[in-house]
Amino acid sequence: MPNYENFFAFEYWQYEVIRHAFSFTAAVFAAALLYFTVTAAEATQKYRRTFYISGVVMVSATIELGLLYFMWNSSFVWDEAESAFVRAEGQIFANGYRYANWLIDVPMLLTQFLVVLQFAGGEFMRRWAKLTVAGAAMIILGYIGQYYEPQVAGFEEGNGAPFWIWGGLSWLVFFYLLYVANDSVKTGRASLSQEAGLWMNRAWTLLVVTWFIYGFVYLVPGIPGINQSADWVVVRQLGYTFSDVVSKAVFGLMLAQVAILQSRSEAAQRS
Ligand code: RET
Repeated sequence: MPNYENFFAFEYWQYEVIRHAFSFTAAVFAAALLYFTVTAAEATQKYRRTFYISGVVMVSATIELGLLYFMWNSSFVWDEAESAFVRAEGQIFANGYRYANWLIDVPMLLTQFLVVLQFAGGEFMRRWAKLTVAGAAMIILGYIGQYYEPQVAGFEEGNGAPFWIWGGLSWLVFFYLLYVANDSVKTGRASLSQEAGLWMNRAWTLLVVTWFIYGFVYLVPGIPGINQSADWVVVRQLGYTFSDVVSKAVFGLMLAQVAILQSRSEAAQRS
């Protein structure tokens, strides 16, 4: 049950755009890693953890996108007769690497979120447990569902219902996660300075928008009319690319901004 990408022949540009998207994303994360490393000192010790967590996210994502790049390279070969990139014998492209990466990054991003919102002690642990368990469950459910892409898209015989069932359960858990995260923003924001709170709002908006995109992108193989189109494979991979860059790197930068502003405002209050 390989991902539905494997069932297409790609025009030269379609293949190249996807390949470039992978290399672009890996490069962004490697560069952002350097940035988070050198700017960590701008925040006080209390907030430095958000920079370290961004570093962890950047390393894991650079490796994942690098692997996707190489896998994409080896999974398709140019066919002169068809004037297209077609599946290479014995090779498979798998989005499963993304899910494996999310399993690391989603708990990390949610932890980072609670750190910057200044939760500590029991309050931190309670919220952290709910968010990480929900985050992991959401991804594992979606991971199971994506194995049924070829059936739901009609490329292989069989029942596509599990794609909707596992995916639907994942969506439900996602809404629960948003509910807990929203409550955490509302409560935690009160402890931030006005300026830091403004950046926190922006980070929260980015999180909601980009995380929804992941959910929508999952659905593409199940939508009749577009699920047989290689153009939509490009759209889907670009959707992942956009959400990856924004939800990991730009989100991390915004939280870093909250941390720096909050460090300054606390220092000003002390003096
Ligand atoms: C799945 C399955 C279908 C339903 C939903 C999904 C949501 C995925 C999300 C992923 C977020 C990933 C992030 C990675 C950062 O490194 C699992 C695709 C709702 C929200 C933020």
